[in-house]
Amino acid sequence: LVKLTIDGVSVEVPAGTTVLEAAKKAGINIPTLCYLKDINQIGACRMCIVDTGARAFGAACVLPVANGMNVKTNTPKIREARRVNLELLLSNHDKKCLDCARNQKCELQQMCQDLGVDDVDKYKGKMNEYDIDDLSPSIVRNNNKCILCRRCVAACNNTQAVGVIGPMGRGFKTKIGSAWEQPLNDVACINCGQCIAACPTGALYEKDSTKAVWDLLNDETKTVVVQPAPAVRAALGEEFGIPMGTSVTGKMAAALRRLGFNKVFDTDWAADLTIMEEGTEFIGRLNNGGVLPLITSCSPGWIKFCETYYPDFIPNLSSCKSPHEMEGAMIKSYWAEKVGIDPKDIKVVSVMPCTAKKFEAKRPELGHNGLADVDEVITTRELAKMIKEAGIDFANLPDEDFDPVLGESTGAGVIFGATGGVMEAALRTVYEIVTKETLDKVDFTAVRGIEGVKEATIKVGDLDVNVAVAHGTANAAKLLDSIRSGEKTYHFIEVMGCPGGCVTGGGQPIVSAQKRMECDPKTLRAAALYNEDANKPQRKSHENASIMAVYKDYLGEPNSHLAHELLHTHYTA
Ligand code: HC0
Ligand code: SF4
Repeated sequence: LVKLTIDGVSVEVPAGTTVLEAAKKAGINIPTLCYLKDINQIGACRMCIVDTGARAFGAACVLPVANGMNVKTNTPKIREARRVNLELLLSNHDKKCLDCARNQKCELQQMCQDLGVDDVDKYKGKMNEYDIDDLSPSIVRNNNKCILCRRCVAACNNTQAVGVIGPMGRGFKTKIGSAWEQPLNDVACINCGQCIAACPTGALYEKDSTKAVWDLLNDETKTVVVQPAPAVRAALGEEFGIPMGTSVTGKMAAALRRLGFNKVFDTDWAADLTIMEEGTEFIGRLNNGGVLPLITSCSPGWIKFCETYYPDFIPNLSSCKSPHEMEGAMIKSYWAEKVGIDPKDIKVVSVMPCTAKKFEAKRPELGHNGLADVDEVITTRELAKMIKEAGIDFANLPDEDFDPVLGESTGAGVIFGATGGVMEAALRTVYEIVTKETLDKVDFTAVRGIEGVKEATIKVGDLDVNVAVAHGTANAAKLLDSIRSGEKTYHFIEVMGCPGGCVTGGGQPIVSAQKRMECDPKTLRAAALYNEDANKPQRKSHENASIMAVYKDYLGEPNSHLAHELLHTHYTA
């Protein structure tokens, strides 16, 4: 252990700890802007400068502790230097906070308030003016609000192994952009939104779909049906001051009803349906010498990554549509028939933790009879905005249930939202179908947790099934490379495009850099889903009575002709 003093407080921390982390331990929050734990640690913005008695101030986020160090984080000189830093940033920032997507959640805004910056025009002068890039179906980039911290660049490059955004130009003309100034839509962006999650300001945000959804809700000629994704319930509460890690399923259903949706269904239902279809596909591939490993296909950022960077694995992708697309297809076929509404008059809105789902919903592969399976996708953040706009007192709502049949799910459907959840749900069902035995211990803990690549061998009857789980596309790339090289062989793989899986998708409530030093949203939000699973009366998809009834009355068998027509698709490079 290393012993040092920070602002008069003595602390002991392991060697290699940074002064920033040591200070946090001593109860001192050193301001940061470019720092993002585990993602961007470059010491560039100079907000976290501290005085160690050395000739120059050091950047605490990259400064390792040393024995006997005496650190001052809060001297008049340091405070003044930080303020000047902020004033200079503001001199080239549009400062239109009122209509900014990040108003009240912006780290720059917060810091100006915390550090008492009271003259925002101190260095008024020439400003860069940039066009807003809003051509992508998922992501909007507004460089007028960019502070060049490079957190988005690190997320795109390192966490996602995509690297389509980076610094260009020099000096005052430096900006973040894509090669040849192309819009994000024209480069190999996978729409994951991890750049948004990393951004401290309003320079990156999702393409707004709330106006379109309000219009649908106001259109009397349409039956508007909503379905929230598994991960939304694990984080929506954060937008209303409810502690991270609390699932708000009942309040969410109540809020959706109060917003005016005609039916409040649940993507978890179709997650159970996906397990029936994908589990059957897996058993079929095993028995009939099909392409293995089978790789899950429910994360649209991952699909785009596979198509773009690993097209040789396209035959490995499951032909299953993602659950919310399956739900949309079933709403516009099975449910439409049941209630006697023309599918043309039904509009399906998905609430997703994901920005790539906006792109996915527009894919021509994902429709039926000339109608898109899903009409609009809003993120968790956009749903929170709509709830606030409607004046709904979310925190005090009663718990309500989803509407019957397409809103009924098991615990297996719920855990889809966390990395490893789809694999665990699939194993629960595949095991029982193959062995015809009851699985007593349904928790497959080997595929839980936040390790980048997880693997396990599961005994299913006579067969040792090798499974792997990757989350975040950089981890997926590592895993696929190990298969390409012949180093590893698996039967079944789950890939989710975002690190942590959907619970930390690019559409989830923003977690500030300071908060990420205190807790890990991946773990806390996943725990909310695993808790919900543990408390469900049914925890296996094939025990979902409404799914079984739909097979009996409508689809026939899993992977039947009709199931293929409605619930499966094919991707090509
Ligand atoms: Fe997910 Fe999904 S689990 S991708 O992360 O499979 O977005 O939550 O809705 O569709 O169910 C996201 C989350 C979903 C889908 C499901 C899958
Ligand atoms: Fe990179 Fe994902 Fe952002 Fe696209 S959405 S720029 S892939 S981080």
